[in-house]
Amino acid sequence: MALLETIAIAFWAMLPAYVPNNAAVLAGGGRPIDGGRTWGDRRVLGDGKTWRGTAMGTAAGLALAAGLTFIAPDVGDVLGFDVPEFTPLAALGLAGGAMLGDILASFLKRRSGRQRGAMFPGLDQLDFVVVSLPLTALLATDWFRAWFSLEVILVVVVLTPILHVTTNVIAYKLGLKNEPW
Ligand code: CTP
Ligand code: K
Ligand code: MG
Repeated sequence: MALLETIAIAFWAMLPAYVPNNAAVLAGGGRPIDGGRTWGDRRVLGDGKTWRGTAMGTAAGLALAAGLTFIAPDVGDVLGFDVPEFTPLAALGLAGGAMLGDILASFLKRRSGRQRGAMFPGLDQLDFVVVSLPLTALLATDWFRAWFSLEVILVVVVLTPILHVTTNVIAYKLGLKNEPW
């Protein structure tokens, strides 16, 4: 498979996992998931993980997956190779897994003494991949096997931190995010 084709498929297949975090930044606020609870002298998750952000982020990922599925055949015709259509379970694994990974990362950040908003290089850029890919493999095994070859996974691992840093710097400059990570 040509490299450009692999990159295009990796990007397309991961879009429903990329969008939830950004949507949560725009839609977040309200009641924190941990309800303000602490474990020891620290918050369990912190005020940065809210019910509304999580619900809207997941919904945005699911909606995007539906939209991409609708246009996939036409896009495939134009590109000259197939791009994935998302099954409902694949979409749920990608979008829900991305939000879950972000929440687990906040849990680890609080346990390691990092305040809300503190950076955790590596984890910040890949938390959602580490959970969304295994969850999708579990929920939509055949779909995952069909699209996520070893090459596609490698491209995802390289491409994701680059995209993550870029979008977060843009969101920070636009005043949408408090920190550029
Ligand atoms: N957000 C949310 N719910 C989520 C994820 C994010 O409401 N499940 C919103 C919050 O307003 C959050 C913002 O998006 O402050 C930025 O997300 P993120 O960088 O993940 O959170 P931080 O505030 O940096 O907190 P943490 O240190 O726990 O990552
Ligand atoms: K995060
Ligand atoms: Mg943050």
